[in-house]
Amino acid sequence: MGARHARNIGAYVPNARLAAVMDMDAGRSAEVAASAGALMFGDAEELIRSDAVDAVVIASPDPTHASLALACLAQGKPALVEKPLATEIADAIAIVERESAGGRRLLQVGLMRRYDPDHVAIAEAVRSGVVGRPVLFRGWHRNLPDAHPPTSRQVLVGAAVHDFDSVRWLLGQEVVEIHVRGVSIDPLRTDQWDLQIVTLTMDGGALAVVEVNKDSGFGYEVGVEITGSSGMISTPPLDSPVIRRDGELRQRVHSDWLGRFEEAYIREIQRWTAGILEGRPDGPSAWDGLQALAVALAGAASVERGSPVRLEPSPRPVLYA
Ligand code: ISE
Repeated sequence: MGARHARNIGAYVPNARLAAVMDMDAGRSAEVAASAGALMFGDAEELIRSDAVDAVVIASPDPTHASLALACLAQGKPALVEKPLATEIADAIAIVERESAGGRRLLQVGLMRRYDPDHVAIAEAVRSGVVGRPVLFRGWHRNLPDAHPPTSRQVLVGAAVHDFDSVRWLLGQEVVEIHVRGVSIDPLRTDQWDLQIVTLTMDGGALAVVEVNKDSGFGYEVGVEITGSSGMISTPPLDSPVIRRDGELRQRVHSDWLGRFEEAYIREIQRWTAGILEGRPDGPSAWDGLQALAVALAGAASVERGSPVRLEPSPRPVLYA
């Protein structure tokens, strides 16, 4: 993901320049740094402290996001933190408290669906009232298997956070209860669920059902359908050509998120840098990151207990009003 952000900065963000790179894989780091004439660091915190760096993109392994985000806050440097904001709730709360205490939004979380033209069109239509009051969100999030298959919890925290953010954003309501059920697809991992069906109850009375499949067997697909009191709206079907041949209809699907959300990642980084320069960041905030993580972790508790789990509402700090 870091390499994709680096490419996008070079190709699509005229108001920013890739100044420095750090990766655990020094070869990879050298390749990306050389392509942009950037400095190379062997330590992430050193990079964050460097005077050569004005703003930071954190695209490191999930459990390292929180400490690096805190390091950016300590330096007063804006950061685009890949999702999840943190993997433990206490760390996400600490980030929100630290940023709030500073009185200035410095962090944006990489919940890039908010920049996907299909999702933005749904958000605008729902806000316009064209389908009436939203009552049901139905989402699907299907992946090809990872080389290192994640646990049920890792899927909720590292992948389904996108869906939890979409539900909050598109319905304009907060989650009050979550129930997760699932199925193992890989016969060698019967203790983990590759396909999870998440049911959410929202504080405005709406319901949401999200299918998160990490072993689709056919490709990558993300979509959403919202039922309102006077109609329904859904993301369009695939935009690839439909081929009719040999008694079949065929259409190509994406293999991963880099293809499906190509445009979203470009718009995300363009808007992030523009927001920094204008002094008014407006992308998904640390608060949004905390809320999505809280839902994911309540989901993990639901998996463990085998029953629905309630979420306690927390007061939104003024910085995120
Ligand atoms: C990945 O990390 C992403 O962020 C993708 O958007 C998501 O669809 C995928 O499931 C995650 O593993």
